Amino acid sequence: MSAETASTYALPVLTPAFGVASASTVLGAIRYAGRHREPHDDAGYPELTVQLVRDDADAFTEVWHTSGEVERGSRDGVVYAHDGEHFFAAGHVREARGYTDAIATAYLTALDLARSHGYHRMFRVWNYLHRINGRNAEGLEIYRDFCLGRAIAFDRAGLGAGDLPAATGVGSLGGGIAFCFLATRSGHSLNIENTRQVPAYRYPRRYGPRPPGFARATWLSDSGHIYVSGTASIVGHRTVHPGRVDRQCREALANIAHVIGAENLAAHGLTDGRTPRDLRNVKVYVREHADLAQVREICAEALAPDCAVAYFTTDICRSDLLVEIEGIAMTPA
Ligand code: 3EB
Repeated sequence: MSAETASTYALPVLTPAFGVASASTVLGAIRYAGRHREPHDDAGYPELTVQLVRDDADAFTEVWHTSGEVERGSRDGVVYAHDGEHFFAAGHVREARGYTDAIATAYLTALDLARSHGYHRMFRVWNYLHRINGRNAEGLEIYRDFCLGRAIAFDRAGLGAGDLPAATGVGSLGGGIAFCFLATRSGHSLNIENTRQVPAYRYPRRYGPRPPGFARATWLSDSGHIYVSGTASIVGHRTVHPGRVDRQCREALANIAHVIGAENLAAHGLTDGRTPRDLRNVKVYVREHADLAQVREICAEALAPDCAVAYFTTDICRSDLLVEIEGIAMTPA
């Protein structure tokens, strides 16, 4: 861990399977395992266990550390913790014939928990969907079913365009739909969109009954970090370079470069433009295992040598997307 991460609130540190030094410093954790579990706090902190590796021997845990005093709890299947500044929550909906209502309910439970503890700004969410490109009992793609439920929750919670979180929505290898998020109490924040892309919340109807509710990135004033959403090879609202993983990977990196670049930030009233070399805690989702080596090579060229990168082989929300990349663009030194 660098000195910078050690002194900053709620920065994630990708650690090996048994790398949680002390439960008392953990706000929340996401374990990428060979088998999913319901959200739990067996280790003394909230943990979301997502089925995202094939072999449990490759499991590892992403940990959000805090130096604050942590309070923890659970309600209706949602586990949570907060430290006075940040709130972590993890929820889950079991494998079902349809997800709309259950996702709306689970999201609202988690959002209510955050708000009732004073954390009104959900700034980063991860969603893991088993059979993401499969269909529910009514023939609607499970990703679109999920988007519908999430939109209903956001409507009921009164979340508008400017309040949407940065997000990731990718496939998992089992276990219904799992999600977790981070919210802040006092931190001022700003949503950042990308002029190369139509805002996801304005995607046309052809992509599903309700568009995905997320911002391309969120900036937090306390740390100055930019939380970059899962980013893919989409220009305008269309997938570009279908069937070409190398081009899709470069296009996704170009989208990230643009969203965190000086020009785009200036349009949002922010200074401190960044580049992909400022990214940390990067996660890369690759649809085909056979494409992994190529994606690794392209990402290694674009990212800083000391950037921790986790690669997963899993499905992505549009069947023609082959790769999705997320990370945190740190405040330039
Ligand atoms: C895209 O740009 C790619 O539904 O929460 C990326 C990040 C994507 C988050 C989500 C979807 C989500 O539309 C897909």
